[in-house]
Order: sequence, then structure tokens, then C-alpha cells
Amino acid sequence: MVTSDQVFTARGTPNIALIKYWGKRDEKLILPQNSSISLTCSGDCTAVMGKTFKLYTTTSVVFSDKVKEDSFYINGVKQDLKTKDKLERFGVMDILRPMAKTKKKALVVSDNSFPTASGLASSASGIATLIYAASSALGLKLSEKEMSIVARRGSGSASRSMYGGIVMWRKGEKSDGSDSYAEQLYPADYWPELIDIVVITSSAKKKVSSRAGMAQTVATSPLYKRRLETVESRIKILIEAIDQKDIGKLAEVTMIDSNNMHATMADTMPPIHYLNDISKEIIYQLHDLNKSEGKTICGYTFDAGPNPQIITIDKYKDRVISALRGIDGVESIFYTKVGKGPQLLDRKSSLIDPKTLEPIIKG
Ligand code: 2P0
Repeated sequence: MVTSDQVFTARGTPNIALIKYWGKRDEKLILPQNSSISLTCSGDCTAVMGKTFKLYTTTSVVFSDKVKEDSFYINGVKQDLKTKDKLERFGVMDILRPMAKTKKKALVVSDNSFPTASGLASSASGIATLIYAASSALGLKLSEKEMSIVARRGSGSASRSMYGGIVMWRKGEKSDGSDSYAEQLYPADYWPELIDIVVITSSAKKKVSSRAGMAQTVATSPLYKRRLETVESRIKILIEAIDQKDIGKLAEVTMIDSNNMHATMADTMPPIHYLNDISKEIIYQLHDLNKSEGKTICGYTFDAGPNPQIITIDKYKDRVISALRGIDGVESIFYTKVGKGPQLLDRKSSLIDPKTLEPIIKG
């Protein structure tokens, strides 16, 4: 089954959750406490102010007898696969290998075009792209649903980046996780006016990882129980809003769910705070903007980091950007659209030299 010594390269993108995943019911299988809904980002971004990133992960994979041990490079740096975090995440390779009935070792070379671990969902993009490239390199003809289940084992939110468009990760009920996977609710071109404005307030690495933080919230936050009682109703409202292409309704439920998740973080012992003063100022300014418009034209959402993504539609873009531009401390603003999900790239994009099977380190 293994496509011998052939390098496969894929490109994928992060997703931004409008209904958030924060908390597991099974740590090992990565089964969530609630279902979540996201937009898969297009990697192409339009600059507005300051430094712009593209939102792509590009990953090349080769399985070969010439590769003596599993090796994994991110942005040119060889990763220590003995650390707990890397062992858990790279463990997805040991789910794929038996499916292809091979024990061949892999060389994986991955580049992110945006800062890692800053709340821009690098693990979602990274794991989804790895699964896409590795299952191709192994000659596995997996469905997106099957890939989503494997991606989930590397990082919960990665299950959603297996698809383009608007995606729902259904939490599932079964203890073996076989019904906990993502599926596309709407294709990438369903609502072309939808726009995601990314504001960078800090590119610093976060102090508490999502994985550790959410476990702490599940274990200690009394408010978290209330979140689980209310999240299904928000999912229903969000799906109605998308069905009706109602940006006001979408923006409101998005803000409510983000605020609710961050409230459970603050309610955690010890408390977790991902937002900074600039993030808070953005929240105030966007509420003022919606108020002065007499209706909700945009909504913010924050992941485990201080950088908001603001969902609006094309016709309101300039008004939202002009409110953001005036805020002290904003480092950069750029925007993206809903994207198509992972794709295979041609040989010219390979990050592995096909003759020597050595990484091609750029920059
Ligand atoms: C989300 N986040 O729904 C939420 C919102 C962060 C805040 O999914 O432990 O990196 O690998 O399953 O997927 C980040 O969590 O955590 C995340 P693991 P993951 O996008």
C-alpha cells in the first residue's frame, strides 16, 4: 500500500471556531464535552495594517526504509519527539501506519506561515495537513470523515480543518470515539461575502497551552457546567443564522460563545486569562460600533490567545477596520475569507529533497 519513497506535500489552513471546543470527556481519545462549529480559513490574506501573515501550513511526508527514525521538522527546527506533547501529537502516525500495514519510518517537514502557539490554531492546521499528506504518502484512500477521526486524535480542533467551508465537529456519544468527527455543513462558496478580520495584538507564545488549560477548566470551574447546559442552544441559533445568512444573528451568538468560554477560563482555579488590555479595548470598541450602527454588523471571537478574529460581511468591512485602526497597540490587521480545506501540492512545493530524502530548509 505504501507509495514507496515518494514524497507527498499538502497545504492546509487553520479554522476559527464560532462555537468553541473547550474541554474533553476523554483525554486520550480526545473526545469533547460539546460539539463545535468553525469556519475554515482561506490561507490567502489581504493586508490592512502592519505585518501580514498567510495562514498556511505546508507539510511534506515520506515513508521510506532509507529513513532510519521518525523525524519531524517545524519551520526548519528538528522537533524532540520524546516530549509528551510531541509524542501525543506525532502519535497520529502510529494510527495511520497500521492502516497501511507498514512499519516504515517517516520524515515530516512542515512550515507554518504564521506564528506558532499564538492562538491562531497552528495545531489544527498542522495536524490536519499532516494527516492529509501522510495518508496520501501511505496510499490510504481515507474518506474525509476517516481522516477527521485520525486528526482529532492529534488535536481536537484539527478534526475541523480536514474540510473547507463551515464545519461542525459532532461530539458523539460513544466511548470509542467512532462517532466523534467533523463534517462540512456548508461549502466554502456558500456565503462569499463572509469575511474574517484577524487582529494581532501580540505574537508572544501563550503561557498556558489549550490542552492543559481546558483540562483545568473541566476539573475546577463551576461555571463550566452551565456552559455545557447552554451550548446546544447556541449551536441551533448559529445554524439558523448561517441558513438565513443573517450576519447580526451570527455575530451575536459568536460573541456570546467566546465570552462564555473566556468566563469559564477566568472561573478556573488557578484562573486562566488569555486576553490582554488591547483585546479588551477591541471588545469595547466593537460593541460601540454595533451600537452606533443601530444593529450588529460584526462579532469578535477569541481563541486561547489575545488576538481576535472578527466576523463580518464585505459591505461592513471598511467600517469595522476603521474602528480597529484607531486602537492603540494593535500590531497588525489583515483579513481572509472562508477556504477550501487541505489540498495536495505538486512536486515543486516539496519541503523534502526527493533524491536525498533530506529536508529542504528555507530562509
Ligand atoms: C476551538 N480551541 O474550538 C477552541 C477555542 C482553543 C479555544 O480547539 O488538546 O489545540 O489538541 O485537542 O484543539 C484549541 O485546542 O486542543 C482549541 P487539543 P486544541 O478552536
